[in-house]
Amino acid sequence: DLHGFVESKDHELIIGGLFPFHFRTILSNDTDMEEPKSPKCEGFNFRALRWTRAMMFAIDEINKRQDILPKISLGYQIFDTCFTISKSVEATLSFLTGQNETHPNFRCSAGAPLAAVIGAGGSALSIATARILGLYYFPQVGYASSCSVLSDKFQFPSFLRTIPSDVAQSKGFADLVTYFGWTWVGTIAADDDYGKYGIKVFKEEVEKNGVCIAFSETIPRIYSKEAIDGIVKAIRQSTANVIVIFSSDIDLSPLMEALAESNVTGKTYIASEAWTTSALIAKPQYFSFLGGTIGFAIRRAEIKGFEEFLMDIHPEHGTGTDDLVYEFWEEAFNCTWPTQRAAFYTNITIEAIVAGRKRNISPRLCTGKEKLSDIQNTYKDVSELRITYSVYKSVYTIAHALHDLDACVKGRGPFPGNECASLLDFEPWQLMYYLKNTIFQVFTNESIKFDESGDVDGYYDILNWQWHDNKSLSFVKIGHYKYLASKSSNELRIDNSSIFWNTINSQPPLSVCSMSCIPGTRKGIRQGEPVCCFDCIPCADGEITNETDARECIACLPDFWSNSFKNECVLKEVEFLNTDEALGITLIFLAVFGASLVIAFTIIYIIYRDTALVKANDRSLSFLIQFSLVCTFMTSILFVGKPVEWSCMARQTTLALGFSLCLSSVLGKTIVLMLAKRAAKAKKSGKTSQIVMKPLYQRIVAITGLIIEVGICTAYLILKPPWVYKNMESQNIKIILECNEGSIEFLCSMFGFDVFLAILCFITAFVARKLPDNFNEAKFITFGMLVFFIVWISFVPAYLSTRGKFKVAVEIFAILASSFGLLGCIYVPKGYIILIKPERNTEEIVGGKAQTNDK
Ligand code: TCR
Repeated sequence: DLHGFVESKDHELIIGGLFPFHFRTILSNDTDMEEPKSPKCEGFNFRALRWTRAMMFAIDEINKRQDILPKISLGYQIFDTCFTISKSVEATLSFLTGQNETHPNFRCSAGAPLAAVIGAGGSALSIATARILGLYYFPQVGYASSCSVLSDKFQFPSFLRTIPSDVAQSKGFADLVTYFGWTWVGTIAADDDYGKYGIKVFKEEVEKNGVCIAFSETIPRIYSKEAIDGIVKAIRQSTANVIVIFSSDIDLSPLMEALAESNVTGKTYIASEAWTTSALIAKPQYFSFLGGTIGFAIRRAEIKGFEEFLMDIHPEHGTGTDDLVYEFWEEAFNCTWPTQRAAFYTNITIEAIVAGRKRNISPRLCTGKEKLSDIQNTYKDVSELRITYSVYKSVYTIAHALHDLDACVKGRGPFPGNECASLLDFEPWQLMYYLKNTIFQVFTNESIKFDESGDVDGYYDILNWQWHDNKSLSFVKIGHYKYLASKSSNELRIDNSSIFWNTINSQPPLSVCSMSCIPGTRKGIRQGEPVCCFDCIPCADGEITNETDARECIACLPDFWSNSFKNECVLKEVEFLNTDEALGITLIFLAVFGASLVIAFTIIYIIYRDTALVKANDRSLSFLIQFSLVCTFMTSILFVGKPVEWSCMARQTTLALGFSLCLSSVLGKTIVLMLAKRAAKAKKSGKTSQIVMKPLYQRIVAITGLIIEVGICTAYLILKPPWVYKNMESQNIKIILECNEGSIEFLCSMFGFDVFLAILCFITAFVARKLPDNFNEAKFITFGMLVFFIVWISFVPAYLSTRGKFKVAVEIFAILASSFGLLGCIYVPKGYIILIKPERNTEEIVGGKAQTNDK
């Protein structure tokens, strides 16, 4: 019951062939009661017949050639595998046993010794047959079995192939997917070794590049509507727009039919070699959703004379016994052979024959006059000779190996004892040796050689499905892919401009789960979802990302801060009270104004030096006070502008020194006043006392105060001087340039001394406030000290609650306010008398003999 071709007459060596002439076996309803029979097959495969014819063509060619195997002629024996494992195994056993014998006896299978077997199409079939043939180390050359496991020489020691391993194709797919930036792809695999291993390798490769698999579906081996509908649903619902399908055309066609019905569009399919150029799938009615498909295809060739050879087929010519040619004719022309069939199956009616093989028969009878040239048929389509070419190469591989075996020089052979093998009586393993080592060139100049796993180099054309003249589908080559397993080098070339995309805008489809994250954001994983699905989370302040799809934000360096887009670190703004801003200018102006006021008073003092009021004061003490006030006014300028080391060191100390000079001088004054009051009291009560302070003592008080303060300041500057400090903590986006005071203790003792002086001043002035002399000088000083205290007490909370440059401004304000306060209370009343009320500027009044009019 094995269909096949035999042509062995007068041939010395036979090559076996296994081809899937049918798509499937018919499920038989055999029971256990009868002897099991080999199942029948259905679904005629025109493509496989073309492959078979390529084998015959190649054998013919070799037989005619004088340069290869001139001495013998080759024959063939070909079996139908029906695309099923059981049939393939059955055929393999037939090869080995030769007819019905149970012991392998491959010498006499078809009347002549069998040299090697070509085939068995699909990988699953080749794996099954190779396991059996491997037992005997019997050479097998695959023409379409590309599954990666077949490279394992431990399991399949005698298997070679002329089609590249799928590892190359899967890697190519992975490169292609990465090339177009698709990170979210669906996969569909046929439920056989080809599909499963192909997708497995693809997944492994693609996951290295960070691509995620949206869904993985398997096409059931036996047709099931629910399963197919499930796949269609998965495709429709998935957001993945790119789908990789690893399947043979035969397995894939039910899915394509279902897809056509369901109107799923907008997806781009990546086709594996087995269906890229298949007429079974590339039907015009599928174009709406399959257009733009990108597929890999093995090398193509134009085989000269092959088309004529194909056309030369007729049931009544040739060998005559070829069952399949009848069937071909019937299928191609949709008719039924009457007579020959009846003759073939004696005693059986035509109807019975037809019913046994086909469900629906054509009522039209074949005449034998039908012309192949009149019809369109996959069989005679020679535009895409790829697997066909592979078959052709397989035959040549065996022929070359046999030729090499024959060319062995006696005594210099490769086998033990330098033996040679004889062409007509060799062991399978001996041919295997030559097969593995054969290197030759076919007419296309392609040179064929096998690596240690029995594979050839990976080369694929990349084809794109396009509409041709709006009426037919065409496969346009858009690039190629090369993969050399030995060097593990790969090369993907694609001409983007020639690709047709079946998308709305004719642009490459986008197939991502989440859009990529722009700079300034980072990927945030979603719990429980693949890594390709993420959210874009903006970076926190002070952190940036400057590339797309960053996983983490990077913190800016200390001096830098993120910009508003969070994609760049920008230098932090440096903040200090600058001389060119309004606040700074105002403060400087006030300081200068205060200092000039003081100088104005000094000038007035000089001009009116002979008046009673001026004379009443110790002149040098007055100048000291005026000088110290100028100092305090001017130190406030030191607080404005960019802090540098010397200004930091100078500002607090000069301020403290200025105040201490001023206060100790005032203290000198108030002590005199206090003593004068005592003297006045004593006078009243009749006592005479001579406590009159000489001007010298006043100066000593002033100088002592100053010297103590100088001592503290020097120690401060030497031991723990202030320094310039970049304050980055208090504000993120700014660096505050400020002076760090170095030592709080020193600072406190420095100003504490000032405060001490001020308190002394206040007390002494307060005691002397009622003394009716010197124009209430003591009273004014008391008042001035109060101002001084109020200013500095309110300064503390104000200072502590401001930040940045305003902190400095607050301090300057306090300095200016207290200086103005002192200036106002000590000098303005005097100036008033000197300039506006000169009549009061007399000895008597100044000397305190007159009653003061204010209370
Ligand atoms: N390898 C597939 C079978 C196969 C095929 C084809 C079947 C290939 N190319 C073309 C029909 C038509 C590639 C396998 O199973 O290894």
